[in-house]
Amino acid sequence: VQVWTGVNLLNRLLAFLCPCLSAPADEPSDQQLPIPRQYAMAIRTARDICLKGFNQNKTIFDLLRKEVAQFNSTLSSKGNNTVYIGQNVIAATYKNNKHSEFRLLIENNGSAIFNLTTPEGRHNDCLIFYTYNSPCLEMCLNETADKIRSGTKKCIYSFLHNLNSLQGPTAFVFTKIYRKDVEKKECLIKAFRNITYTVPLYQCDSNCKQCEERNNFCVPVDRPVLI
Ligand SMILES: *[C@@H]1O[C@H](CO)[C@@H](O)[C@H](O)[C@H]1NC(C)=O
Ligand SMILES: *[C@@H]1O[C@H](CO)[C@@H](O)[C@H](O)[C@H]1NC(C)=O
Ligand SMILES: *[C@@H]1O[C@H](CO)[C@@H](O)[C@H](O)[C@H]1NC(C)=O
Ligand SMILES: *[C@@H]1O[C@H](CO)[C@@H](O)[C@H](O)[C@H]1NC(C)=O
Ligand SMILES: *[C@@H]1O[C@H](CO)[C@@H](O)[C@H](O)[C@H]1NC(C)=O
Ligand SMILES: *[C@@H]1O[C@H](CO)[C@@H](O)[C@H](O)[C@H]1NC(C)=O
Ligand SMILES: CC(=O)N[C@H]1CO[C@H](CO)[C@@H](O)[C@@H]1O
Repeated sequence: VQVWTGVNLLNRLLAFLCPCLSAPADEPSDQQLPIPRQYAMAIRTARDICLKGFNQNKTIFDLLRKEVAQFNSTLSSKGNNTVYIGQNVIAATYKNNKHSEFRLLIENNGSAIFNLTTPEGRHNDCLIFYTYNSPCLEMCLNETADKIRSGTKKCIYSFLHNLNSLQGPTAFVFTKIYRKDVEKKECLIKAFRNITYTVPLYQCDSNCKQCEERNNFCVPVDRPVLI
């Protein structure tokens, strides 16, 4: 699996994919807005599009935009939180206690992500998994909780390798650190590091940065003050 290099490009991609959807995660949900605050999305596209950008090919750009718009419009009917399955995009919001990452990667035996990755003939495609908020530490990044509880797994770690089932570049991207987790810095660093063992992790807020050792896995760490 190749390492994703088009970081700035990725940000452009997200700027395109998200404007209709992104909203501050930490604001109370607003009845006027049909769009839920948290969603996850996975995008499959040609390797060159990921590496070089959409400028190369308007057809593919329009195709992705169309699918994102379809997902967006399904949300406008109140209470519709069906998982969206397109040709190149899958997307979901949360449903009760089922988080959007769970719904794309784990629910129904991973049928959503398998649907996106199984169509053959484009083995080199790249796959971008995007979630507005970072996966929650309490369930989505908690193996212990899965071991204690019987039944469906909710921790995404052992499902992340499915993002690598194509041969093109992959990325796991989030915009905001989930508001309930911002104070749990040590936990976040460990969890984010563990994600990077399987798939490159990025935070794309106003800019994209790769979450790895050099920048402390995207977790702002309090530095000792030099006197
Ligand atoms: C754009 O992509 C489509 C689908 O892969 C392909 O048929 C077309 O030739 C491409 N156009 C350009 C200008 O590369
Ligand atoms: C997304 O859906 C909302 C509500 O239906 C609509 O107002 C908005 O224009 C849509 N955005 C896009 C980009 O389709
Ligand atoms: C609900 O969403 C699904 C998938 O996104 C879509 O197929 C369906 O048409 C939507 N239903 C309504 C009533 O909008
Ligand atoms: C779940 O998916 C795996 C891998 O595709 C498959 O081997 C298994 O039979 C599936 N299980 C069920 C219950 O569908
Ligand atoms: C992980 O799950 C265990 C068991 O439910 C719980 O005690 C622990 O607090 C959870 N960790 C986090 C970071 O939420
Ligand atoms: C890290 O993730 C891998 C799967 O990629 C999992 O097997 C392992 O148990 C995880 N480790 C921790 C400490 O969560
Ligand atoms: C959950 C889901 O929508 N699964 C679909 C995956 O794709 C096949 C066709 O390739 C459909 O038949 C499934 O319904």
